Amino acid sequence: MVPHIDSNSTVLGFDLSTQKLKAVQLSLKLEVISTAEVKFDSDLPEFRTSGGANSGSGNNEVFVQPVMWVKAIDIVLDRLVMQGADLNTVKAIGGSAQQHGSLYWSRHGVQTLRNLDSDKFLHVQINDSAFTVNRTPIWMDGSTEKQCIEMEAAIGGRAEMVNLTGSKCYARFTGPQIRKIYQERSHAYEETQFISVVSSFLASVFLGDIAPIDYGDASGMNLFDIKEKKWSKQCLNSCAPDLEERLGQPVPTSTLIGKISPFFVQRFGFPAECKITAFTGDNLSALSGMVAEEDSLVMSLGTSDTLIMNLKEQPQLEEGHVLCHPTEVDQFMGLLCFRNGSLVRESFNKTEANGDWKKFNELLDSTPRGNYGNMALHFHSIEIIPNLKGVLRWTRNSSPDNSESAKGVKKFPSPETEIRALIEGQMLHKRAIASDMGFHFGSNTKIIATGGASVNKSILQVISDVFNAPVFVQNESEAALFGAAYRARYSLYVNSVQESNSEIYQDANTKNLDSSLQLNYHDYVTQFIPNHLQLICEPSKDCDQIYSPMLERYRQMAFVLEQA
Ligand code: ADP
Ligand code: XUL
Repeated sequence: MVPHIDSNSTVLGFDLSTQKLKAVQLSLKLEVISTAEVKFDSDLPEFRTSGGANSGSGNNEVFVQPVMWVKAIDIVLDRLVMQGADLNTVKAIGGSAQQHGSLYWSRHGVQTLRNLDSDKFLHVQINDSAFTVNRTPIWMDGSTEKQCIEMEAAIGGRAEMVNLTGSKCYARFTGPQIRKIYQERSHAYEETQFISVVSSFLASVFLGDIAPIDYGDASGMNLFDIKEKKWSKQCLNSCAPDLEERLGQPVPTSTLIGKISPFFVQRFGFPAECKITAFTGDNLSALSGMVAEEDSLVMSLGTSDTLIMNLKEQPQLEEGHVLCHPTEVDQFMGLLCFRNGSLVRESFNKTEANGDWKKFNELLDSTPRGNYGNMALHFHSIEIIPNLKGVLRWTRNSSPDNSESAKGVKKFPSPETEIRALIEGQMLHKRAIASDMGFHFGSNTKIIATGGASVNKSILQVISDVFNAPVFVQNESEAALFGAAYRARYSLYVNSVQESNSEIYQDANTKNLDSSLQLNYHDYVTQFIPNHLQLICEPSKDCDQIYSPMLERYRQMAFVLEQA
């Protein structure tokens, strides 16, 4: 029987981020119907988290008690209902979660998950006994350097790890974390029936069974062959024994993995046919929430700066991350993290503009593009690419050919020169690394800015000029959350095309379509939100002439800093 979908139908998206669990209910036309959130620190104080996490006893150990997340699911659904959300209209659920964290299900936990009692809260059923490890390591944990070295050595070196999995071994990635549990808590590892990442854990609860890990989040584990799209035997062997049976088979991110658990039907009134889409990592979900096109470069200016991009091919860049694309089969997503982002801008704002962003912007705007040849690199803490720390200021006369001249100057003569040199230097740096990763800059390039500093128009103008591309911001700020709901909506559409029951989905585009004419994710989603991007800045006419030579000079400066 084909399920009936009327115009009151909705989809639901979840995002389990570091600090909160958020939910959004959208109509089939992607209008917001209801939202709810649970903040871990303030709503669940009994878990004593700070910023959503707990510090472990060991160096760089950061963990979360999984029951806290379970309790948050109970609460967020209650809050949606309290807002008047009719969960009986929900036809599909999608999800997003912080990447890399790992959860270890006990046999008892798996049994409980499959037999939830709708008279009880989730958290009294999926309690500590559901997990063999009650302190789940999350992405902020940096305690597995030793396991990283061991895993890379075991498969024949770092280059091989990058080639297979899209990333060198990182302490926060799931594989090294699993290896540490196996080594230090072998009994718990033995007792573990399944291992979930945070996204597949959240999906498991809604599914009432262990949900598969999606290709996108699998790419953040140092265990998944991103070209072959299957677990890499070599990597599994370098990590822990009998791991494949604990991980289950990964699936494409767009997969409908099943129907909602009867628990939610009985307790919250979800329809029994409500479908669950594979859940994925938050960065992947953010790319789908931005509905980024091939030519879009997403720049997140949060605590650290991040670039996310679509890639047709896997680049060979040791320090970036390459993940399987969340919505385009056979494409990749490039992810670059920059440590010296907002925190450095903030420190300049303090020293040069008394902590006043308005003043900071006046100074920035009062200097010309190119800054009379004054340029700076500020890696105050160890940068990720290039992997170095240091500061270098060059004037127009500095030169790499002479070692004295290459050292540049200690300070520029004015605060405005300092500020422009900082911002231009940060953006030239990003442009160079994005090109190295394989992003192709051209006349259609668009920058989509997001995160705290994306409210700053003067900074966005510098970005526009340095990248020689218009800068947009999105009306919706929670890209990962909305991406989750958009993917749920798209999966309903694809399902309807495949089952050729288009008319009941009530949108023109599904009518009389055979699957060869199926719209891709971008075209499908943007028809409902045609104006999701707002143009903020356009590049000045002379910017290519100014910044192309400066890009070359940036590379010389980075080289000099590396040699120092
Ligand atoms: P998070 O990574 O925690 O999500 P946000 O996206 O909220 O961070 O961004 C926080 C950063 O935004 C702060 O570090 C701050 O420096 C920066 N920020 C906030 N307002 C401005 C502004 N007007 N101009 C430049 N930067 C800003
Ligand atoms: C990405 C990463 C974080 C987490 C938390 O590699 O570690 O962005 O996904 O949001």
